[in-house]
Amino acid sequence: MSLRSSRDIPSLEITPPEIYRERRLFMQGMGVMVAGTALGITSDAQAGAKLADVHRSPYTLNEEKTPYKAVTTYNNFYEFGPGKSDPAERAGSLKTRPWTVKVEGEAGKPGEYDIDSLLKLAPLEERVYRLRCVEGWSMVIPWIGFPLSELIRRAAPTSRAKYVEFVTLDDPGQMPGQRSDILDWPYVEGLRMDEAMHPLAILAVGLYGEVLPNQNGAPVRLVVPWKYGFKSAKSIVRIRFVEKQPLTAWMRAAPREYGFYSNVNPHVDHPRWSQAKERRIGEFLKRDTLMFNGYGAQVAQLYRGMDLQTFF
Ligand SMILES: Nc1nc2c(c(=O)[nH]1)N[C@H]1C(S)=C(S)[C@@H](COP(=O)(O)O)O[C@H]1N2
Ligand SMILES: [Mo]
Repeated sequence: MSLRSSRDIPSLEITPPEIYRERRLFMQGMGVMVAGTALGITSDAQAGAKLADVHRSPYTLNEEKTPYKAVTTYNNFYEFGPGKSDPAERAGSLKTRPWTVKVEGEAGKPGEYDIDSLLKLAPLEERVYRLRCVEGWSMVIPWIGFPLSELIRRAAPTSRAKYVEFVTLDDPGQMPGQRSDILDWPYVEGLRMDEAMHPLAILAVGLYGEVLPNQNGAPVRLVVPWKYGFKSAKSIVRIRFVEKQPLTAWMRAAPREYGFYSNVNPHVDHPRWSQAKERRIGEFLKRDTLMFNGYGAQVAQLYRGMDLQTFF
């Protein structure tokens, strides 16, 4: 199959680097002026608190955003139930402080990051990304986070590290949906190392200028915009560098329906439905789904020479 080129990204407007640098310098100046609150986060880092000193990223879309209300009430987070409104209604029981993310496996510098130190690991950026759910709907969300590569570099993965595994909290006391066996808990996802290092892959800690609401995967979740939404694991407690391709929760549940790669691809249908079109939440008419969710110019080279029907 052929990968189309820049036609796939009609509205991914990358700010030229010069302008970005200027803006960054400007923002850094602002940061000094408001030094008291410029530590990336206000005193109470609970959901809804404003995030301070957030830089604009060149990797941002100039596309109409899905309203905050829809982004925070129409969710998939099976740890709180299978219904779209379950996460917003039930995720109040998730305790996001204290929270530790373990970084382990094939790494020269493994470690544990307290969530508040993770928030200061790298400058926070706002990135407006498309999110395409495998179910056939999509949203445009202004995430706040930093490139996953920043954390990976600090962990110094060994030459045996070929993949990265992401694991969500496993605690049925806080996550009532884990009392049902709809998935084999905890939720596990994975990326190939070069995918994980790609500048578009981020760890998100906020959205719409605020600390991440629990239902969106607080306190830290993955966002991989060229893959179906389920790759973007929420409420992460473990990041592990491994030699073998991780067995993800969805592959374990339905191996013929969910592959490891799960790149958004309008030419490879789900066994039970077409992936050619999608409904943007809030819109009436369906849109054509774009190859790699519209990020083909940035990511197609990761898959050069691979048969994307086989590696779905
Ligand atoms: N731990 C965990 N992460 C998850 C899920 C989940 O059920 N559990 N659902 C995924 C799916 S199917 C999608 S579409 C996105 C939805 O993210 P959002 O609710 O923030 O829009 O989260 C993904 N991450
Ligand atoms: Mo999804």
